[in-house]
Amino acid sequence: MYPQLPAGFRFGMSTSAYQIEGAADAAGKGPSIWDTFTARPGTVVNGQDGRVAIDHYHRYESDVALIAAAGVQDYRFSFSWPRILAGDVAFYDRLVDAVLGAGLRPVPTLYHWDLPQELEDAGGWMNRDTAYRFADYTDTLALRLGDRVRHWITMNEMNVHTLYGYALTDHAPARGLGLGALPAGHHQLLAHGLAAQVLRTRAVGSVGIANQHFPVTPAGDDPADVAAAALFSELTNWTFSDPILRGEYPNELIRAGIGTSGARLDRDLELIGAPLDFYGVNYYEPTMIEAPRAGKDYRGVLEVDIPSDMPFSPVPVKCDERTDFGWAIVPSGLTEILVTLHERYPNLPPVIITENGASFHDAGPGPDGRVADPRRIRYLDAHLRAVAEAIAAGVRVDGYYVWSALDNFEWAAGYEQRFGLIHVDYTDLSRTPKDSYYWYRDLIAAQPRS
Ligand code: GBH
Repeated sequence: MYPQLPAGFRFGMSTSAYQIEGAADAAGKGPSIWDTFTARPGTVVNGQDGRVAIDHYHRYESDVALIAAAGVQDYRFSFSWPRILAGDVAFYDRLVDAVLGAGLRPVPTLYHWDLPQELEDAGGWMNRDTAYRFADYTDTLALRLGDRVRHWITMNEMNVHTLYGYALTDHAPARGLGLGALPAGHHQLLAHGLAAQVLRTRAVGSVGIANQHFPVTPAGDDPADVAAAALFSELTNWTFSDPILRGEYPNELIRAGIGTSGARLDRDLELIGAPLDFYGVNYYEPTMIEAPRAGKDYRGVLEVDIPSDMPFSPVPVKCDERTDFGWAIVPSGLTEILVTLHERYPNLPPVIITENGASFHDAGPGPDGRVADPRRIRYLDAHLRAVAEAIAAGVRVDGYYVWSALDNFEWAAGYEQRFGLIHVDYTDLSRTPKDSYYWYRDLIAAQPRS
């Protein structure tokens, strides 16, 4: 028996530009911060990069056809800002037409981490001006595609981009600013607010955002652990959602750290807090935190190491199973975070799970042509049940998108981690739907009709 979601619930798949497109220099495209970062030795597993990726730029038609054949309603992809700067809007024109032609609803994200290098050279997200440049870029796309694209996502996971790229050095642009990275977060939030305003002016339909969220649990009842977990969650969850859904920052420390104050901050928050039509939640795994114990080694617990001088330390989450990325498989964490969001924000718009999925080192097609990935099927099944539970508990969730449609460039992990429902052979770039793809197709077909 498949998990049952309400009538009208929307199923989809997600991707992002840098992770799939390749065609790094096509039509005059200049570098993004990810082109620069991946060109530096030692940044990505096996020295890999997204120059070719899975060549979606040239194979978009057959990829879209495969995605549509699973019976999903929505396809979430992202625009490459450096491509648009070079004037190549034509690619997305063609892509959107292909998506619509296949009977899918396009749900593009305006920013999924691939900042044009020229903007990084001018200060990147640490520079307030980048937010205004983002609004101009948004206007270009709204004018060109607003007649056909009726659902827009402004930013993807500002928290991960700020933490990994600006506070730490694990992702581009590898700034390593520690808590000094908070202004980069604020300027992304401002960019969201400005872009949403542009999209409203151009009347392009519904507007949302994709934020990564996860429950943070203290390792024990010790008040120091409870306080450490609360601070960690404020920095990684609520700093990026409170301004949007409550019009304020979660605490004074963060408010002081963002570097914008007074009347200007009030104006920023008013813009950032403008109502949205939907709220995208990306969920992967929960985190457990304790107050640092002197002499204890915390390295290797998370995918990235948090500097030892921070007032919180991650400890391994208890779970029965992990993905091949080492991420804890805890479906109840999805129900929990949805209920928490529902309780924290009385004005929470309808939620769409804009990403959820698991990476395994799936082998290529066997002699029977099949790609067997039973663990991914179990993961998706359990997480869809977790969504159904949140709905039963009163949270309005309108859709669920699997990360990802196809195996792709998994950032610092290169091509080693495979998240796709569709397998990609990296020697000839051939595509083969995995068992999970057919499972998802059958699950969608088995849902009640609206
Ligand atoms: C998303 O990032 C991205 O939007 C997408 O591009 C990416 O491919 C996909 O998910 C898979 O990674 O760091 O050890 O605390 C999510 C990245 C996953 C980072 C969960 C934080 C928590 C474990 N996040 N992770 S840890």
